[in-house]
Amino acid sequence: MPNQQSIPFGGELLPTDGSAVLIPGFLSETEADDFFAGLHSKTPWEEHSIKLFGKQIPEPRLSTWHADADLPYTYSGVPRTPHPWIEPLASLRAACETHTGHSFNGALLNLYRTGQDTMGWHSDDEAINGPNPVIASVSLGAERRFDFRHKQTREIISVALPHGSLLVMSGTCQTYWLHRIAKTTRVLQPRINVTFRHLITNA
Ligand SMILES: O=C(O)CCC(=O)C(=O)O
Ligand SMILES: [Mn+2]
Repeated sequence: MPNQQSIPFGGELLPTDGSAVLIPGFLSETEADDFFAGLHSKTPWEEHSIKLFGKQIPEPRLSTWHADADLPYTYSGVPRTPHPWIEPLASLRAACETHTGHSFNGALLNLYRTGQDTMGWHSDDEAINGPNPVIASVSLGAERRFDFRHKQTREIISVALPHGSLLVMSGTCQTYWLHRIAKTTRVLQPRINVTFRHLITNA
């Protein structure tokens, strides 16, 4: 049975092998409400499907990929057509760039319609993310639990991601840790997550 550790507050979440820093009040309540409303209504949400055992299965969430120019991107084997930097996404990107001191040329937006929508265990370690990527992840709307699991020790770190929070994953986080958003019957309201990334073009 792996260790289960709950971290209620912000700061560094990982004990070793990379960094994941949570800033719970990154956006004020009003800013977070406005970003949620703007992104919810203006994003051209898409339902993608993945091939599982030869069958096309719809992903348990809606998503869109936004990027500079013609940056190609494949997520879980699914090629994505990039959408442009619409508002308020462009403003949110600027806020994350100012806070982290890093620039981002792509963003994956996910809409979890209820607690039944999920994202399975994975790490963002595709070559296109480059080595030791900095990923800035903003949470809006319903609070969901986010789990990390160490690939070798299977240690689990769980944290709640509140409305208006920012999670910055960096260093060797993607090399050593998986992460997921698990299914829950307790959440009925939607959540939007935006992960800003800097993709390298010669991957
Ligand atoms: O919804 C989240 O907080 C996680 C999203 C995620 O892991 C991803 O887009 O790669
Ligand atoms: Mn991820």
